Amino acid sequence: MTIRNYQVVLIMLMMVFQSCETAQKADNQAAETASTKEMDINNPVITHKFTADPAAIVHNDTVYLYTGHDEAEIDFHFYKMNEWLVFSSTNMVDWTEHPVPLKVKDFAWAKADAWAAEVIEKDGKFYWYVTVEHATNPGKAIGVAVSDSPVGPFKDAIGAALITNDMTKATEIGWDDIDPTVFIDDDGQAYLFWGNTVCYYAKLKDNMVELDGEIMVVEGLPKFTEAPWIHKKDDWYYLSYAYQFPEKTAYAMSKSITGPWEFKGILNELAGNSNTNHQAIIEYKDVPYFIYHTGGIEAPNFGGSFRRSVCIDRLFYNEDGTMQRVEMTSEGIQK
Ligand code: FUB
Repeated sequence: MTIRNYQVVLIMLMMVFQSCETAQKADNQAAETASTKEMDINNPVITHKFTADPAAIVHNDTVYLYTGHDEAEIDFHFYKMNEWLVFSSTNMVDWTEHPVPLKVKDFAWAKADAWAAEVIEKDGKFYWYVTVEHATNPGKAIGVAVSDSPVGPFKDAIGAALITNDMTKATEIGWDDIDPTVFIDDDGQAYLFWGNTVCYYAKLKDNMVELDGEIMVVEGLPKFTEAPWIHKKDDWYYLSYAYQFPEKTAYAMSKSITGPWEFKGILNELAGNSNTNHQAIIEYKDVPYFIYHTGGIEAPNFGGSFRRSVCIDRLFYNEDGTMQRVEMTSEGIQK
């Protein structure tokens, strides 16, 4: 073969190689497009408002998602929260917003801070336990609002706080009476759990608006910060809560709502770009869900610790009843 022939063969080989490389790149791009096309990016679930501290119930085959409303401007570095919001869905992906159902100013005795809250249904009425700053009794307090509908409007059920700072003495801080979670056991007895630094609980009377007996302290919750959430599956009670600060979510299990609680470890890692982590756990159409917030909403919204957004991912149980660590995803729940 002459030198010229060698050159021709070399050029042809290079052309073949280049066209293979181009084809491979196109294949990769197509695969990438296909995989991003397959999955929608569904977290956060609400993007037109900042939403925090989720709580949720299932009623008449519909999920109602209750949240706080983070209203802090980008350069305001604390909570600015004046109202709570409610959204509903029948597929955990498409959420309908309802008119604002409850505001701090609906409680005449409160002055600020629509912090974490939870709703429960009993005998056709919906009771909403909320955290607010008390106007005259210094510190945080817990109030109750009531409605005939899960989307409100709600009104103050008592005309006064259910829990005030002077009722709880396990810590000196003025913000230990926050983050109520309410639970009705199989025998119909309702319980309220709440707290910051210390986790408290008390029985509720049948009318849901009065405590029934002493306020107790829950033992066995290492590094308890706040955000307790009680749920039950099969014969296990679960108490999940915000752990340490910045917050992860941890949980404990018990065979009784009054304990003893056995610590089971971390359930969810630090929430992206938010120093708080606040969970709700529900089962809808036999599928368990973990609902939480992050500060990770993408630009141009600019999320953060005071500009949070609710996200939803699947929750999985092991055979022994323990819960698997949550995988927070951008895709969230798919239709
Ligand atoms: O949203 C205000 C407070 O931040 C809540 O009450 C806590 O649970 C934390 O998320």
